[in-house]
Amino acid sequence: MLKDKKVSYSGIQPSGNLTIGNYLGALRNFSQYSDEYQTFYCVVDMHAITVRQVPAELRRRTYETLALYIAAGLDPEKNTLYVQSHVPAHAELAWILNCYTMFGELSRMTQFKDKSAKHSDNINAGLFTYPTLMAADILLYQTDVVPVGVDQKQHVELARDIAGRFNQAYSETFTIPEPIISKSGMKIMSLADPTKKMSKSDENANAVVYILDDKDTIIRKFKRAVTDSDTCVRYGEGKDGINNLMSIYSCVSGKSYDEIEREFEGRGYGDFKLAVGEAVADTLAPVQAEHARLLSDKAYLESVMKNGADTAAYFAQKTLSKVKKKVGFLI
Ligand code: ATP
Ligand code: LTN
Repeated sequence: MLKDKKVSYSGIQPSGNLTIGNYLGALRNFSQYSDEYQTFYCVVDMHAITVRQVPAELRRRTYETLALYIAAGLDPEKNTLYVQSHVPAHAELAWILNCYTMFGELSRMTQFKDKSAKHSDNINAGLFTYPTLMAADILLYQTDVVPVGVDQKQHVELARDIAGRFNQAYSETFTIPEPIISKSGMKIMSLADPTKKMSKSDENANAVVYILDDKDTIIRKFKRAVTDSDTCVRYGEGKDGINNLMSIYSCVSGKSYDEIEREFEGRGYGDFKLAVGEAVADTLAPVQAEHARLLSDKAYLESVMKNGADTAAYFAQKTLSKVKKKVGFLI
């Protein structure tokens, strides 16, 4: 497929308040593509309703997520920022791709297994076919790279398989996308159970540090983080809690694990936890300030999402028309 620039695409669900896992694993990596790539970053509200949402909260979080995109350094003049449900081509392509995705493939998705265990009273068809909607998001824009946390690798791989299958059946139609998983921050763990991913839908607020938490709250949460009975700040097996804190500290300070071990030699976990909390709070402060400023200007956010949806719809339509023609629809 001929394009002027390579394409970077990613999305975040407005399904809860965004966490430092979302920030370090995904959001803060998005802006590095803005110059060299054509970039599309989407607030994926259609994905969010696979789990029950309170409508007013979903609306609020959709604005907040868009504001966080901009606050994290994505200039709307240089990046297409938009809301998924504003571009109907996503739903249209997702239906078509459902017919090229196997029941067995979807059954193997770990996110589906995890979420159906967690929401056993609401294992709806949308939760099951979530990965085909995600494949549609990505494939509509002829995406080359998808910056995500490691938990999404399996979904991007499925998108590659679906694209390959379609291309094979009908000739080159979709670019095959590549997941980009930054080494640092690829999987931030829960502060209460460091064997579990930090997730915005965790019911235990102490397990999760939100991007919008204030400094005192951040420090209090890190102070309470589960560690082990050892006392020495060192990366190692069986030290999931400390490993997680070291990985967070390394992400926000740019220091290597060796440097961190040296910095805290002879000092206890208490000092270390305080330093992590302070470093995280300092990193988030400018993002929080910009987020607050943007949220007070709804008219601006609305103009960004409107322009973003127009641009996204233009590119999405090109792919969708091609797909419809290839499968034999009259257009
Ligand atoms: P939910 O709890 O509603 O499933 P989530 O917190 O997993 O949500 P998503 O909206 O599904 O967040 O993810 C947005 C992006 O953030 C994805 O690229 C995902 O890989 C990344 N991400 C989410 N949690 C983490 C984490 N703990 N560590 C690193 N990256 C993460
Ligand atoms: N499934 C992702 C969110 C998501 C996404 C996407 C990420 C939806 N569409 C397209 C990258 C590209 C999640 O749960 N984190």
